Amino acid sequence: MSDHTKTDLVTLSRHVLADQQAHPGASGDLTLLLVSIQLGCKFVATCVRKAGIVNLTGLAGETNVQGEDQKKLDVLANEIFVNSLRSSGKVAIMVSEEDEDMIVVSDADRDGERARYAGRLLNPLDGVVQHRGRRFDWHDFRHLQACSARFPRARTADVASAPRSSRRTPDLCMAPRGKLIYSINEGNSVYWDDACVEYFGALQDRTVEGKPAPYGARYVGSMVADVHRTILYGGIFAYPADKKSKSGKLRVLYECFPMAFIVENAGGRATTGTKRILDLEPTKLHERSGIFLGSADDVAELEAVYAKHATAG
Ligand code: P6P
Repeated sequence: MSDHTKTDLVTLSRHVLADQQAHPGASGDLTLLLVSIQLGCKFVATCVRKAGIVNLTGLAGETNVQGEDQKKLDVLANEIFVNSLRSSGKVAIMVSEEDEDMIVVSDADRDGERARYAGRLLNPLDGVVQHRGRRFDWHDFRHLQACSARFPRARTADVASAPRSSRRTPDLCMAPRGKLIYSINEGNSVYWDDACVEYFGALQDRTVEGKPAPYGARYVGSMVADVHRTILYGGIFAYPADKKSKSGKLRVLYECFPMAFIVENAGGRATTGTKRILDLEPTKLHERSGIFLGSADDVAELEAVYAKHATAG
């Protein structure tokens, strides 16, 4: 039976509730949190679809902490997710690409000590991620950073054309080498370091048993979409640090960490080229890093090229 005629739909809420019921004694906090994220995704997806009709496209006339021109939809999506996470009563603090400082949820909005989650809003149009912290001193970033590498939950949601969401689950599994796909903005190749030039140049000249086996290029320009495809089909996604973006472009806390967490738990790898992403220790909320992630064998080959260049000095 094709999907559109199915009448017994397993919605996200139904799936999450079944998961909770399968764990007797579960508090139900994560269920409430995921349902609040789902609400945000549905609301933003509706706004994206009608943007052209209700004048929601274009610039908001402000710049965010990154110095980027905020789009009306960026500002709206950010407010939608902040409000939906706050209303869950389960989030203590939030960090958003669109806000310079941490958003500390007031006592009135928090469900007392039960508010154990730190919700991080990636570029709200790209996705939302969260993790459960052990204990928060709301005003101490170090607790947030200390918890970052211990993601019991991380999820991304792509609310563009076909809203879809993924989260770290035990049955997400990436083959050591999937489809021959590389995903990087080649417009920046003039800025790449020698190791990056060598690795990606070799992908197009690759042969297997004497027969040409070049990699194909796929690049959306949205990390959530590009990583989602890499998890589904394999290959390697990259946004390296280079001569133009010396610390890379993607933010450690709410882009690199959650994506690395999901990919590693699916059997893949995530690295700066020389260091495992989840071993990074950021000291600022919006700190950036270069990142390569994807199928384990592909990323290991990239790391070998970086190691060779490091040895050669
Ligand atoms: P570029 C989107 O603006 C974003 O922050 C990521 O989602 C994406 O991977 C990257 O920037 C794309 O950057 O320079 O290739 O347009």
